[in-house]
Amino acid sequence: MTTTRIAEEVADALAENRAVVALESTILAHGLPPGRNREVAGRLEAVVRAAGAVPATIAVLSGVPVVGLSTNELDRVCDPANDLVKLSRRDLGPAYALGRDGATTVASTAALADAAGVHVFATGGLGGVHRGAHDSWDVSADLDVLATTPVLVVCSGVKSVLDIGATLELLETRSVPVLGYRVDRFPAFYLRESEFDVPWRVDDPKHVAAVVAAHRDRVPGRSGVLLANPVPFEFEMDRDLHDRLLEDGLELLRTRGVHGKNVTPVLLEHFHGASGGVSLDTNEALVMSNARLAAEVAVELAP
Ligand code: PSU
Ligand code: MN
Repeated sequence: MTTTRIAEEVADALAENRAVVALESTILAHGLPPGRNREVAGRLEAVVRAAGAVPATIAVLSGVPVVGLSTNELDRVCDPANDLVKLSRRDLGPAYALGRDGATTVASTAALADAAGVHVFATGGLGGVHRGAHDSWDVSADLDVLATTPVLVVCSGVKSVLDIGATLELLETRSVPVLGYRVDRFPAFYLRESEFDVPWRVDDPKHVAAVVAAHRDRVPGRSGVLLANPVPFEFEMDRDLHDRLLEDGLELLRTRGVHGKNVTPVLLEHFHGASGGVSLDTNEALVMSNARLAAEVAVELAP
């Protein structure tokens, strides 16, 4: 049987009801280029610690789910030579049975975090409803997991390569509260604002924690909460550059016939390459900001 391996530091924190923040590994293995990914992995853990919480980066190694990767294990996840599989929640069983190494998406990370007793999770962008989903049916499992898993996911909205309006509609249908952190508009990852309003605005970690506690303790059901934290002002991408990269990226997907789980990694790589690294700085800044905020909320939630 595959039992989850929880790092000692994480297990101790959970036993003492101290703050823990889950971090995903797909952003490391498939979202950021080699080298940079390892630096970001280390910085994310450091920023969580500095805010008073314990980081738990999650992945599957040799078929075993690990909650709280060691430094060697972070090296392993970030080394492209290891060719990690992108694992959504449905891929966990096959990866366990076949003894594979894999990077976990928001969907699988949230599921594993919840099972381990970690209920706050920071990432970059949430998966969502893709443009043209009425034909392709490409809707990220991230949304389904948020609808059924009591975790707080802190992200910078969803990328504008997705259908943001449809994503927000689906989150409403599935009873997932969406909070904007110090913003009235839902953020679009590289950009601070999309054209869509957030249903609720919160302005400090205490209030986020209060919403999470009320939702968890007093609202029937098991849905999670989404906290949308826009990229810091100074790292927001220029809108014209963004629009150009997006148009070219969508065209690239069409001409290369990219679909399914490869869409997100291919688009991210296009942005990083075609922007001369500008999008990488944006990506790193937003995920760092989300990790810090997640840690602040986790500290507020700890008794
Ligand atoms: N958004 C990003 N970078 C990423 C991802 C999303 O800006 O690396 C990853 C996350 O792990 C997310 C996954 O859960 O992509 C969504 O993939 P899909 O759309 O195939 O479900
Ligand atoms: Mn998909």
